Amino acid sequence: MSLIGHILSGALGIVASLSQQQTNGASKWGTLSNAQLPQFLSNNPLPWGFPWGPLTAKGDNPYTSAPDTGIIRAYDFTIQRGQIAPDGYMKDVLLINGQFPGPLLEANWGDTFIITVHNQIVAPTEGTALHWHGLLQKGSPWFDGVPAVQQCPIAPGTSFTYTFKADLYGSSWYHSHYSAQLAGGLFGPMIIHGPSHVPYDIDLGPVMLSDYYHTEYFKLVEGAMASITDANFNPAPASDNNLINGKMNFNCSTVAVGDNTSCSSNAGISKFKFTSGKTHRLRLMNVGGEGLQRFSIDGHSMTVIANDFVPVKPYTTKVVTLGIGQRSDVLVTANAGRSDSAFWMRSNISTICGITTQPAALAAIYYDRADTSKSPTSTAWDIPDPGTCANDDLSLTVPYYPIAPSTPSTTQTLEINYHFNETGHFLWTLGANTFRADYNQPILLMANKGNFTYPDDWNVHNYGTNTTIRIVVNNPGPAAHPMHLHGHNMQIISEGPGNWDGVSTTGGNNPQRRDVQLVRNGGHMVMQFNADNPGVWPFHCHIAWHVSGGLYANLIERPADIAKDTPLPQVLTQMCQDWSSWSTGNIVDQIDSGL
Ligand SMILES: *[C@@H]1O[C@H](CO)[C@@H](O)[C@H](O)[C@H]1NC(C)=O
Ligand SMILES: *[C@@H]1O[C@H](CO)[C@@H](O)[C@H](O)[C@H]1NC(C)=O
Ligand SMILES: *[C@@H]1O[C@H](CO)[C@@H](O)[C@H](O)[C@H]1NC(C)=O
Ligand SMILES: *[C@@H]1O[C@H](CO)[C@@H](O)[C@H](O)[C@H]1NC(C)=O
Ligand SMILES: *[C@@H]1O[C@H](CO)[C@@H](O)[C@H](O)[C@H]1NC(C)=O
Ligand SMILES: *[C@@H]1O[C@H](CO)[C@@H](O)[C@H](O)[C@H]1NC(C)=O
Ligand SMILES: [Cu+2]
Repeated sequence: MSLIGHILSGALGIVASLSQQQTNGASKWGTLSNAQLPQFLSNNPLPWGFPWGPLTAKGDNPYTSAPDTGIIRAYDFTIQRGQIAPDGYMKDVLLINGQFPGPLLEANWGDTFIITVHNQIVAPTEGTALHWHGLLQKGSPWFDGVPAVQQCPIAPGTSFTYTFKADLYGSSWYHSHYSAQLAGGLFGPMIIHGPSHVPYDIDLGPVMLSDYYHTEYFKLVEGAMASITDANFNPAPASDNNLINGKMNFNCSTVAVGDNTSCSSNAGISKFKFTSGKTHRLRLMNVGGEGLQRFSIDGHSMTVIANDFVPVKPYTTKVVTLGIGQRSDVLVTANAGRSDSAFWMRSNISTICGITTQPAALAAIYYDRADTSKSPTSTAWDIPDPGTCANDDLSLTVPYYPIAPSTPSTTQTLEINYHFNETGHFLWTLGANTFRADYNQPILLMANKGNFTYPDDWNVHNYGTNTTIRIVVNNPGPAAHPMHLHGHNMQIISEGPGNWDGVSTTGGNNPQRRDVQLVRNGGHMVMQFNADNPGVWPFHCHIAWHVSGGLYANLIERPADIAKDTPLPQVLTQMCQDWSSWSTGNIVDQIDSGL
């Protein structure tokens, strides 16, 4: 019988063989004792309840009406190396406050996050930087968290404090943007409470889906960036497992276990509690390195109420598809059985669109009086993978707050392609350039000083005073790419097979908006955004190995306003001095694009 067969039959993993500390360090994710949301109200109560007052998801433009609550949400993150066994296989990881996945960031819409990050990564040392995925950072482009673009890396042994507003609401995550550290464990959930447009009873919080690699992330980057003539050349490594909230079992008999590691076949899976008859909100997020996730719950359908930070007109589905970086908020009513029922939660990595040796993640859902020491016995929905590597059709995903697309003042076509350079390295291109970062010269900081002249391999596109920028992405190659834009929700006006025909659009006066959109293999997307946020904004594929290989561009929005309006906070100058002196005395082993 297969690993999944053994778990399903109850022979494996319901009673875990490892402690939570052994699998996930100080993290409580995946355990029944992890509290529901919101979690902060008890230690920092708001005197007047929910601070967005009369603002609603229907009537108030989320991009212009964020309140200013004056409330500070302060967090302190220490990043260190550690050894844990999330699926039973002991390995070196990067931990935040000793936790994998990282701690919850939680705020109300309009609060201010103040997050101090201590880089304690040693043996070997590495820089780091954290990105707060999906937030606009309007007026605070310096705190978007991308090294070489908006900041220098945080030097080993130093600290940096990010200050930014919770300017949108919904479900998201934060992650390292330094090389592929996110695939080494540096991520966690970020939840911002705001107006609700569909009622529900219980907020079950984040459901983080992540492909998982037993090889340490730096070795994987070495393989991806090796020459084709090297034995370890591997631009598309296979993941070894698939985790829900950082947990899953693994069959240790399938690997040779070396001297320096250990493996336990029964590590334990994540468990969730459902209350009979109640409607639960699950905040699904694909926080992995490469794999496209197909999420389902046996016996239950799901109502999608938001994609990324964008509330949508509710629609019902049995499977939610998420590319890397994407989120969907779904409502699930516990009405599929008696109060002692239990059901499997499943997430499958598409083996057509991704590369893995173990695609199936399982977690258990227990109704009120179910025995949590027993396996569910439910049957999976039989919904074959369509293999299109695409998101739900644009006609399904209609933003709840409508915004009509403006007529673009410029249209640019960026093709995704790949090639081997003269030394046999496999590289991606976005609009004909392969990106490579210079950690010592953050582009935004140079722009602020009036320098807009950069080397070609920084792949900078300066849109000047354009008011609406349309970008056509054509992807003739064999891989799908989850394309992410920082600083905006993109309006997606077309997505589908083939190159764009230059005419067809979907969504009319209210096209889908989100911050990551899957561009299928052999397909295209057309996105646009209004230039209402001066800054240098990354636009890139969110697959770790692809961005390492250069599938990345920088978009400069309203350069004149970057140079004059926004004074550079002193902390950024200090951080670049710290990085400069550290990198003078230490070798920075930048083998990939840097991001
Ligand atoms: C684990 O893998 C071994 C070797 O492939 C196989 O013989 C065994 O049945 C598997 N065990 C489980 C529990 O899946
Ligand atoms: C095991 O760890 C030791 C000490 O860190 C190291 O010297 C050795 O090369 C490692 N062996 C393997 C097989 O990784
Ligand atoms: C997920 O994979 C399982 C096999 O492990 C299969 O039974 C199920 O139908 C799949 N679900 C979806 C939604 O693809
Ligand atoms: C090819 O790309 C690799 C990885 O960026 C780089 O190290 C190497 O110098 C490049 N070769 C040439 C000839 O430019
Ligand atoms: C702008 O920066 C580039 C890259 O560092 C440099 O080569 C150039 O001399 C600078 N230009 C000015 C006007 O300072
Ligand atoms: C608009 O953007 C294009 C690049 O797509 C640029 O060439 C042009 O100069 C910009 N126009 C203005 C008015 O800034
Ligand atoms: Cu990609």
